[in-house]
Amino acid sequence: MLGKFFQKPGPEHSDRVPPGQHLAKGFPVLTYGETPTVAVENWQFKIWGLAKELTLSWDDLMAMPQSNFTADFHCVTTWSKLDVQWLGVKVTDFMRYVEVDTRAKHVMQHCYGDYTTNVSMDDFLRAENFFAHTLFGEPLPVEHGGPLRLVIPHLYAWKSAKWLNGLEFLEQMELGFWERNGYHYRGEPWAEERYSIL
Ligand SMILES: Nc1nc2c(c(=O)[nH]1)N[C@H]1C(S)=C(S)[C@@H](COP(=O)(O)O)O[C@H]1N2
Ligand SMILES: [Mo]
Repeated sequence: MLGKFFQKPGPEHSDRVPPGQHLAKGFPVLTYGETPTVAVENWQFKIWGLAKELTLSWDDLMAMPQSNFTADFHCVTTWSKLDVQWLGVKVTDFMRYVEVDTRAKHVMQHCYGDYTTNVSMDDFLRAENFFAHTLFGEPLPVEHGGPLRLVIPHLYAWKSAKWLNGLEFLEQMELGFWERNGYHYRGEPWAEERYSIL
């Protein structure tokens, strides 16, 4: 049965597939709960916590520098997908519009539908992270997080929130949805940081 959905990485890819992971066929969807639908006209993105409060519209986001990204995607349920192609805004470009307090050491991602996930500022501000609104040349499908999701390629994909609508900057680490339900506070796939050690 498993062979229908997973394949063993070929030798040319084996160095890109973390331990305990298999290559997915297609791009699986993994969502806990309902899939929220939000039209870009009504979409809002808020910044709060240890940062100057800010509300962005879809037009504000589109006016930011846009970049293409190719990134590998690793779900903790053991599937990986290599070379996913996205278009969006680099986190480092986005953050030029945000005034963050120097005390901020962690970020909580908030979403339409109330999913949350936490990352440290160091993991959040990595040069390869991005907010994505386009997947393989098409508007990001709602099941993959459209209109906007975050993608943090170096962590398991539960750290890449779909339907993202806010960032809360924090001094101390707080746990998001899966982190409160037994998953690791960081989730680095090469170290197999799958389950909570707290
Ligand atoms: N808002 C929200 N974001 C989410 C999730 C979710 O359930 N809700 N699931 C996470 C998990 S566990 C994974 S593996 C990826 C899956 O992204 P995909 O459905 O685009 O493959 O989204 C992550 N982001
Ligand atoms: Mo996942």
